[in-house]
Order: sequence, then structure tokens, then C-alpha cells
Amino acid sequence: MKINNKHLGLVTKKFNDFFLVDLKNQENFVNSERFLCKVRKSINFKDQLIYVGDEVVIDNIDLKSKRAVIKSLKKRKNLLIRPSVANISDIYITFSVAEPELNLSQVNRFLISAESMGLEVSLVLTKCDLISDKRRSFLVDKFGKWGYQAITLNLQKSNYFKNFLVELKQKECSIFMGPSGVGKTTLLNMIIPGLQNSTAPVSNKIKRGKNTTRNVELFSISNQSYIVDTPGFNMQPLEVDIRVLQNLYSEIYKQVIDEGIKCKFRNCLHLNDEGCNLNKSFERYSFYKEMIESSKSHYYQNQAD
Ligand SMILES: Nc1nc2c(ncn2[C@@H]2O[C@H](COP(=O)(O)OP(=O)(O)OP(=O)(O)O)[C@@H](O)[C@H]2O)c(=O)[nH]1
Ligand SMILES: [Mg+2]
Ligand SMILES: [Zn+2]
Repeated sequence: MKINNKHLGLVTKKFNDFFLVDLKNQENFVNSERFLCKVRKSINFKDQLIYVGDEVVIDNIDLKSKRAVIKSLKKRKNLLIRPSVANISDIYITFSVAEPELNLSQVNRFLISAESMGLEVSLVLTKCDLISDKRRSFLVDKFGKWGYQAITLNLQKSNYFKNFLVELKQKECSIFMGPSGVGKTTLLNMIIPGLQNSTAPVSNKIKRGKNTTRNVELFSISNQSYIVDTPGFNMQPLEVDIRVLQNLYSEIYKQVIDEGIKCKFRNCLHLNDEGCNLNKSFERYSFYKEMIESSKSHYYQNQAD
């Protein structure tokens, strides 16, 4: 049976030219109504790429074969790059405290890159069973100074994560992002009982993940709440204007906004600039400086091109 009236749908997975689309039923998207769709030929693919998380209008719905056609794309709120996902509300930067080892500079890159999207950003630390309580408190304290109240999780103790689950169910569409092997999919499998997506132990020798998850996929956790699992990336690309960078570090903007510090020059980058009044004794200052310096050289290179 085919129905021709248009329906709103949500793209949950993408492969080659096909999309899995959940049908929107009155207020909510419902997982059981999932259709395999292609994009109507008249839509110019180049101008209008469609991503996981996009809301689309589908028609030519075939209820028997569960096929339909994407007719148009709704205006999106935002688009993350690498991995490409649309309409995210909350970003959970996910790192393991061990196996793979925590790399602070990498954590910072992920955080700053996420902050540049202007979305709600949180930090999740997995595998806390592999470290002592003392070390855990030390890390919570450290990231607290960075401006993040880290959520610490432990596979062995599911009560740790009950509060986290309550939090996720209040968000519209959360995404787990972080390197391979930190336990993003393991977490998702705990959040959604019955889901058994593939996970794999980190390699023995180099203690790195094996890039087990290959696709971005969106999962429903309640009627109005979604989570996106992503493939692990080791580096997060940064395309942030150097003048904006200081607004993404809480240690800097707090000094500027709360304490009202003023540097001699209004566009001070807080490097070694004359008349700079920023208190630079915070852990992430060296990361900030490195980011400015490396993007500055890019910036000038691009100008010279
Ligand atoms: N000890 C311990 N191991 C964990 C924990 N969470 C996950 N792991 C293990 O870490 C390994 C990697 O987990 P995955 O869920 O595949 O990691 P991922 O982040 O999805 O990795 P990619 O899909 O490659 O990006 C698996 O062997 C998990 O069992 C935890 O809390 N404690
Ligand atoms: Mg995975
Ligand atoms: Zn300054």
C-alpha cells in the first residue's frame, strides 16, 4: 500500500545514496516506523546534502516494503563537521581515563572545537574503574578548573550512570564524540537496553581503539530524546577565528566578564602583548597560546596565498 500525503521524518542513518528515516508521528518520531529512502531525483544533491539528524519531508511512502522518497529538507539548526551531524543540542566529549591514556591537549582540542559550535558542551570520563578514587577526584578537580564538571562513569557500577541517563533524557539530541576505544558505543549499549552495537577492546600494544564504529547513527532514548554514536576520531579539526578563541576558554572570559580585566589594546590576544592584563597562570594557557600561534601561521599563510 502506498500513501502519498507527505510526512515529516528524521534521518537516523546514511549509507551511500540511502537514508534511514524515522517517521514523525504527531508530536514524536517513532522508531518502529522506519523507512529506507532515496532522495527525489529533482533535488540537486550537491546543493543540498542531507545528514543524519536532518528533518526531511518524505512521500511515496510504501508501508509494505518500508520504502519512501525524500522530497525536501527542513531548515537545520546547526551542522557539526567531522562527523557531519545536523540539529544537535548537546555535545558530550567522551574520553577514557585510561586505555587509551588521557591526553590533555587532545581533550582540550575536542572541547574547544565543540565550544565553537555554540552548543551545550559537557565532558564525560569513562573507565573510572581503571583508576583509584584519588586519581578520579584529581581529574574532576582539574577539569573543574577548566570550567567543566566532568561526568565520571564506570562500567562496573551502573548506579554511577543513572543520573547521567536522566540528564540525557531531558536533552533533545546529544552526541558522544571522542577518540576510538574510549567506550562511546559501550555507553550507548548501556543506555539503550537491547541494543548490542559492536564494541571492541583497545589494541594490546599501543592501547588505541580499533575504529569499531564506522557510521554516524542516531538512536531514540525516549519519545523526544535522541543520542548519536559516532566513529572515534583522534584529532578534532579546529576552524576557529583566533579572535574568537578567547571566548571559548572559561578561564579567560571569566576574567574579562566577571572580573572586568582590561588590556591596553581592545583586540589583545593575551599573548605577550604589551599592556596585557590577563592572569596567565592557569593550566590551559599553554594550549590557548599554541592554538593561537598555529592558527596565526595558517592565517598569515592563507593571506599570502
Ligand atoms: N574497564 C572498562 N572498560 C570499558 C569501559 N567502557 C568501555 N570499556 C571497553 O573499552 C573498549 C572499547 O569500547 P567501545 O565502546 O568499542 O569504544 P568506542 O568509543 O565506541 O570506540 P570506536 O567505535 O572505535 O570509536 C571495549 O572493550 C569496552 O568493553 C569501562 O567503563 N571500563
Ligand atoms: Mg564505537
Ligand atoms: Zn590581554
